[in-house]
Amino acid sequence: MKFYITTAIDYANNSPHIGHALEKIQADVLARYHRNRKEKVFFLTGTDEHGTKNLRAAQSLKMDTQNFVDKIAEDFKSLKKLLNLSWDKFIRTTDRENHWHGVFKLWRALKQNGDIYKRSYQGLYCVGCEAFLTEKDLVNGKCPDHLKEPEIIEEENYFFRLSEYGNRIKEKILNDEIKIVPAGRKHEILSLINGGLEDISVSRSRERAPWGIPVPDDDTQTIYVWIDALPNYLTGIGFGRDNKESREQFHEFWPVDVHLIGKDILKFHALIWPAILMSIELPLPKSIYTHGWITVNGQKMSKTIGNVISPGDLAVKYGTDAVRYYLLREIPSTEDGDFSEEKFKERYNGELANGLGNFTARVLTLASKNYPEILATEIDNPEENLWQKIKETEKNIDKKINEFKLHEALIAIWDLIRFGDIYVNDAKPWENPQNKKREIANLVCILKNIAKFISPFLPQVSDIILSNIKKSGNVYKISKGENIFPRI
Ligand code: ME8
Repeated sequence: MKFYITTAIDYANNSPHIGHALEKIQADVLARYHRNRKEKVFFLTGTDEHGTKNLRAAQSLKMDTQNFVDKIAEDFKSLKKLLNLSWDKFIRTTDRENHWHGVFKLWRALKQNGDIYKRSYQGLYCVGCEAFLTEKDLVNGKCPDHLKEPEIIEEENYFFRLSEYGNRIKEKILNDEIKIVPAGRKHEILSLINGGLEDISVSRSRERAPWGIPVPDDDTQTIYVWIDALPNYLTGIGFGRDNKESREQFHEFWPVDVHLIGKDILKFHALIWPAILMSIELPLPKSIYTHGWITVNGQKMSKTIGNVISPGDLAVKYGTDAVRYYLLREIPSTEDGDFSEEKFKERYNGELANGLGNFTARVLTLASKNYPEILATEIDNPEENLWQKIKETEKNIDKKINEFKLHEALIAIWDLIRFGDIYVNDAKPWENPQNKKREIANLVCILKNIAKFISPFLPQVSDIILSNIKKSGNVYKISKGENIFPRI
């Protein structure tokens, strides 16, 4: 079994914020979950470095554009360590060797099929969206997402025959061959198709958009940034590279199992991307998972307001797993959610310090003090009702993860922690531990399973707990360990 998961590749115009982090952490949970099931996993992420948006960001700092995007890409890459992300490859769209060749190959194939043609065009361009908008999209003459008037642009561009693909895409989405999660978003896309799809412009004049991949055989034009960005999902696993290893990797992992993206870019992934793949006769993505957006204290994050939260700073201050926990638990996986430092501390103290941290400390203290070595058979064969509860929790977690309801999977795990708390309060093993070996072994069994269940979500803490319940031959050696979540 293989599992190929991708995230959006982030624009390299600014350093990462917690919205970017949320998406990468969600994808990391899925990658780790499938790895734990012994599937062959490939997790791809990266940066989207061309286009006017990145060019203008570099210009505003009077920096050379390549140097600027190099620096931002490093910021995004640093999240790997700071947030304990387990991606297998970080693709950059300015990487000629790994990305450009594949984009050229794709472009040529589309052109050869007659799906790319040239015509002149006038439209309203929003640099924030890196897309043409229609009058219908505007609110008071401005782009509703970026609150700026679009620029009027007239030029000769290449177009892609998206209009030819509406019916075929509709069928694939309707019958879940491309499964859109959550279902509400599926209906959104279907109604867009029902409204009719128009051909889209897939290049810009080189003069107006110099920062991008040149159109093959036409150096007056640059490939439109989205047509350069979407193929990262192919080039990231070797498409366009002419060696045996790349070809094998591509065949092993394509089609992708999950494209994980934000709600604002579903249109590109559910309409344009499948149409491109159909045109070049590649299999289609199996599913597209869509997450919501994070606000900070109820407001959209923006440099102007000065409320952009850096996930790296947060992880340094409170710890990696605390940040992962907050984002995964507070924000319903497919919905919008909010960040505030107050709510963060509340969840930290209530659910991590008093919840998981306290239960872990109680069990490890009781066991290491009274029975530092317990036979594996005693721990792995607990009372029936307890075993039932653990199995039920596991089933529930599997279901929730497969439905992309990661917050609900965490609720199920925290319900097991509460079960453990009640068990220890009822059993009171500290009163006469010499007669409570069975109960203490049961508690270690609960804790060990909790550690297993949290491993995709809170990998570091999971490892720490399991390192204190170490199997050696046919016994578990239990040590007290450190306080995993000191109160803040
Ligand atoms: O759209 N909360 O890049 P991007 C949650 N380069 N998610 C957020 C968010 C927020 N406040 N802000 C952004 C692009 N995101 C393109 C993608 S893919 C071939 C090209 C999410 O940097 C957003 O929804 O604007 C998207 O999934 C990702 O961050 C990158 O956004």
